[in-house]
Amino acid sequence: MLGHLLLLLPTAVGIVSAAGCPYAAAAFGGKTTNVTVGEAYEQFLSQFYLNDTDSYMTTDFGTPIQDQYTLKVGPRGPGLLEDFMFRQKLQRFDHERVPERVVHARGTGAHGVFTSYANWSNITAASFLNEAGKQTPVFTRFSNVQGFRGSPDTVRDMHGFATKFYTDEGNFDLVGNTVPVFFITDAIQFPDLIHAVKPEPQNEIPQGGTAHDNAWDFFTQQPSSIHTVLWFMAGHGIPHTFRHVNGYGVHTFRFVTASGASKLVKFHWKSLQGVASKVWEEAQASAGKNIDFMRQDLYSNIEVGRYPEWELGVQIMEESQVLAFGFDLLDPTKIVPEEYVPITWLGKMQLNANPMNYFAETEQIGMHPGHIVRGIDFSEDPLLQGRLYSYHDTQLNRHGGPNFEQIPINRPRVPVHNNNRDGVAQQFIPLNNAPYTPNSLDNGNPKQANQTVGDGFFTTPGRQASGHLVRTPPFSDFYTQARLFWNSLVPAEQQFVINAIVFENSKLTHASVRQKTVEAMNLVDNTLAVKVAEGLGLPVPKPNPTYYHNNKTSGVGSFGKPLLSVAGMQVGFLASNAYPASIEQGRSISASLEAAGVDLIIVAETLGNGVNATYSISDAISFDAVIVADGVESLFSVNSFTNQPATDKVPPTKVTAASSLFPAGRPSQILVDAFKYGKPVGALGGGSAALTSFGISLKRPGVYVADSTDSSFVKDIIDGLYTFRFLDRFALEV
Ligand code: HDD
Repeated sequence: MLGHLLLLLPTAVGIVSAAGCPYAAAAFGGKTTNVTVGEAYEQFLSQFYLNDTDSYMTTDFGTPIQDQYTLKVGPRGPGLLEDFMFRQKLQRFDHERVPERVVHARGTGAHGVFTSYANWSNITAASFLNEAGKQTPVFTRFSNVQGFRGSPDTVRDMHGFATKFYTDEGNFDLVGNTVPVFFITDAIQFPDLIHAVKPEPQNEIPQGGTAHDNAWDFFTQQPSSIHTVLWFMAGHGIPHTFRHVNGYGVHTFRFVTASGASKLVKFHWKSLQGVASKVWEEAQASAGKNIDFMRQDLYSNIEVGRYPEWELGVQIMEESQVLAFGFDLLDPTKIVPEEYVPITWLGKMQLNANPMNYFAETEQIGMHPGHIVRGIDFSEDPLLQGRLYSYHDTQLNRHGGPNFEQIPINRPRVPVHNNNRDGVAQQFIPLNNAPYTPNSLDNGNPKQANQTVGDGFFTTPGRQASGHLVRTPPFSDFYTQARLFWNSLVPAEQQFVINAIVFENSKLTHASVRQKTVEAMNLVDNTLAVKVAEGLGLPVPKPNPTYYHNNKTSGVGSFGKPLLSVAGMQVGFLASNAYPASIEQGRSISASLEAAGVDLIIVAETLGNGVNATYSISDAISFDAVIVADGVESLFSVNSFTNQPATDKVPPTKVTAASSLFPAGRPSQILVDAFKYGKPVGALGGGSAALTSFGISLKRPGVYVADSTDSSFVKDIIDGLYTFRFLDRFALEV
């Protein structure tokens, strides 16, 4: 018998013993080899790549074959059962799908690297945080919650932000959302929540959203959900892109030092692109025009080397502070306002490589809050406690057995040693013939690791629990923080919340549920409830001030703060093939925009000669700002909405208005919609007439005109991109 159990990793060059895992040195600290972390995970996954270059077709068992025609009795058949090539090809095809995730089915992911800012061993024994500059490979999957795998990206929804850290002491998964609070307080309520928000059972409508009776019936019956509902009725429900979301661990966790000292922590991801959301009309247009808007944005930016980044931070609280802030830190419906506890920024994640294959990597990755490492520990939050059961169970269902951790994207980048055995599709050949503990026949291997031996995971020594066995609600007061959130929004975002609630409730068929929505909102704020009631044609409620207060907190809205970066932004330059000088104007500013990481997309009737996109394919959703070229004003003389000539307003210019090359009014529609969505718009020379013909005052914020393509014009446009949305363009009632 061999003396050690070795779980072996096959590599591109053969077999390497687990103890000699070739990636570990490079992946964890980059100190002992010249291989970067990026190269290290490439090396790890590349051993599983299938490359068909210069190959012949084979069966799954390796026999070279031709598989284009079935084996038949004569050219007209019938076919034969002995045709193993046909049987295998069809069987494999019939079994291509695995169950999609029961929630968060729609998602997109990328590889990256996490770099620790410092040695944080004073607060945690987590090894990926124990050295300044230490790098750890990661994979992050962003997701929508409600819709199926093929649903549109830009529906209003909650969004997932889940990161797997392949640390040198095992995988740590931070499975969070882009909103810091959750709908329910106990995991036993999760199936109810999801049954309520998913499409209705009788007709599977709606796909990818909560504008239906069951969802609002649940929200209004389950007051713990109201705070979270407000977050996703605000801009957080319709992020501009996944690069522009913050992330949150939601629950309180624990950090534990090697000596066992613990603190309570809440995890935060801060987007270094800034937080940005769409407005609802734009999100709806995107859902029709480009259902892949967010996955395409992430993929394209990584492809061209504009790598998005996030900082990871924690709010750190003493164990004794669990009830110190007027609510329970175990309650996942509450934030800890940053005014009480500022965030300590621990390190930075950069996403810098797209998956090679969507199914193998993004679809098969298994995130699990129970994937935890030494130095991090759970809290007693009853929602978290229940999640620890559900995520493993769901992988068993998706992958048909317990060996899903051996799928390449799920494998830890460190050796695995234990006495777990067999199961469907076991990938390893265990050599230890004494797979039990204690054993003497294999010298007690694998040995037990703990707090002091073998750098083992350990439960916080100070944790204790006692009490009667009860089934009672643990938390209360679900409105004080809902109101704090409402108070903290800028007026335009408050109006967006009202619009969203009215939109969703207008779709309900039960008047009784609409009435309950008004009553729930009235516990948050009377103006909110009155405006919603007016929008729904319901009696206006009197204030119910039980939870009213005037406190505010910072950093909870998604509008009103400039972006941190404009890299990856797209500026549409509306030109015409009929007037080549207009295309030249675009070219002359593209280099200066590029220097800021911004792409200029020159739009004209047909492709070629420097034109990047046709009017036919373009819409305001494709651009973060729109500029009208000089000399093309008459393209805008067909009013988008009436299709009537408006030649009295727009002077004749060098191109003609009518064209069979794009839908009537498309240039006008791009311009007007961009303005309506709050985006920067600009014009060169006579192009400004296009703006004024639609009543867009040249003096409005975010409207830029210039005679020539000088640098101050480009600077204005870039400033406008940083502002992102000009909120004065939205009607305010609040
Ligand atoms: Fe969950 C997936 C986030 C509560 C049960 N959840 C899932 C994903 C994210 C979250 C981001 C997708 C992971 C991926 O990209 O593969 N879930 C959350 C957050 C919650 C939360 C932030 C509250 C704080 N979830 C929650 C509860 C339960 C689940 C209370 C069950 C008791 N979640 C699941 C699941 C999923 C899942 C059914 C579906 C697919 C999967 O796990 O892998 O097990």
